[in-house]
Amino acid sequence: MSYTNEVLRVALERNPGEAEFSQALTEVMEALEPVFERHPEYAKNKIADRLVEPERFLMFRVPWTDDKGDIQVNRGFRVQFNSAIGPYKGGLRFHPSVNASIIKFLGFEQIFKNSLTGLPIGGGKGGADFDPKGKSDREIMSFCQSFMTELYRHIGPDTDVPAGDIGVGGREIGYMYGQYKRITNQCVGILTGKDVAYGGSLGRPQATGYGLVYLMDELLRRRDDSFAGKTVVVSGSGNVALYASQKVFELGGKVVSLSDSDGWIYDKEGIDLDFAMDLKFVRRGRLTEYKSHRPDAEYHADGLVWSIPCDIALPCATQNELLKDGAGLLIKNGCLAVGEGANMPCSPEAVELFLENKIMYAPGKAANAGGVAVSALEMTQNSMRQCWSFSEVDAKLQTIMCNICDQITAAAAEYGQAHNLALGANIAGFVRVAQAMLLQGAV
Ligand code: NDP
Ligand code: 2IT
Repeated sequence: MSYTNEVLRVALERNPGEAEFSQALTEVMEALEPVFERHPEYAKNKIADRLVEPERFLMFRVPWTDDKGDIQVNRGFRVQFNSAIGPYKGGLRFHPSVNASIIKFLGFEQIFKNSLTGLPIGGGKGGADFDPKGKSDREIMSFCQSFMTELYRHIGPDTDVPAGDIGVGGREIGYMYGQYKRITNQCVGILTGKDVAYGGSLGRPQATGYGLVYLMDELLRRRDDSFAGKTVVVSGSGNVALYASQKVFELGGKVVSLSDSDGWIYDKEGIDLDFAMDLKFVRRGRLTEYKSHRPDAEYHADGLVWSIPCDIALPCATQNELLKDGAGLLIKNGCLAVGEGANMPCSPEAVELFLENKIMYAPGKAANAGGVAVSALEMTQNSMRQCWSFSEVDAKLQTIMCNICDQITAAAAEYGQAHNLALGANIAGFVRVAQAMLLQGAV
């Protein structure tokens, strides 16, 4: 058995019942096998053994009071996975499905994603099994304050800098930042995704979605193609989905779908994005409302958004939302490219189908790295006590996404599978971390 297979076998045994973490471990360890064959110094220094084990895993009680005056108790998490190249960095997810497996898979992916940005940020992730849906602002604030009352002792501007993810946006970041400040009496960049009113970066809300489209646009450009005239299917209807859609429209493509956990909409004429943004960001409503606004659009509570004929698919909701059947439908309908705005939205079987059918497939750890990249730019601005303009940040984001494109295509080609950008992303992300780990000795 190869070294990486043996490490994977032990890691899977050590994390029983953790389906998502096991899936992420398997993908990465299998991709890295040829790298370890070429670089015996990595195995000699047990780089893989160290990589699969988080530096620290925190789990804590989050008690808070609801509007009825009842005490509720949730479970909070933070995984500080790898700090070889910088302070732990990664989002916080508030969703009822959150558990150790999901936090560890996200934290593990984050190591390689953050490395690809070229910026000095290590991998971390956190969250809680708290469901923000249907909660009042006061309840959200109560929860966020309690969450930060434990988390604050584990984070810091040079230690660990959380941000948003599913269920955590500007409102939640604000409440958590306020609580940190109140406890520590410090105005420092301990969270990113802050409002510009108190140290946030212009362009951070847009960065993940825009970055995704910049990367896909660059890949298309290298094939003398572009978004112009393309029909694009987007899943999700949150931060990533809506800003990705905005950039697609700007580049001349047409987004015809959005989804949430209840269903999906198909608007052949192109989604009315102003309406969707107001619905989701301001009114926090559900997509069922879209149909009363646009009666000709379709709303489906069942079936797959991937059954809509399209040129490009951008899964931007959650993990394992695009399985083999969805991939089969996309391919049958002539889809030419898939870019992952979400983390691990495509199952391994779906990815295999894309690769077999020569679909241009951009994996999440490369394609959605724009968000964390601009988070790192927010950290820089906070340290310098500066505020950069939107266009300055956006220009840097474009450069970073082009660099990621270069790195993943070069690594894929170097390892003899030019078409396999998943392989390229895993390898290119890993090499920098491995090098940093070697240089720092047995830590
Ligand atoms: P939001 O909370 O803003 O939006 C999430 C969207 O996904 C909602 O439409 C939500 O629908 C849907 N969704 C969430 N969970 C499920 C589920 N279990 N089944 C079906 N639909 C679901 O989150 P973001 O847009 O920030 O995040 C979306 C994805 O992008 C996640 O995978 C996240 O990890 C990833 N990502 C986010 C980044 C960021 O900067 N925000 C950066 C990089 C990646 P509903 O309202 O019904 O729950
Ligand atoms: O998955 C991700 O990269 C994020 N949720 C963003 C992390 C960040 O620190 O901005």
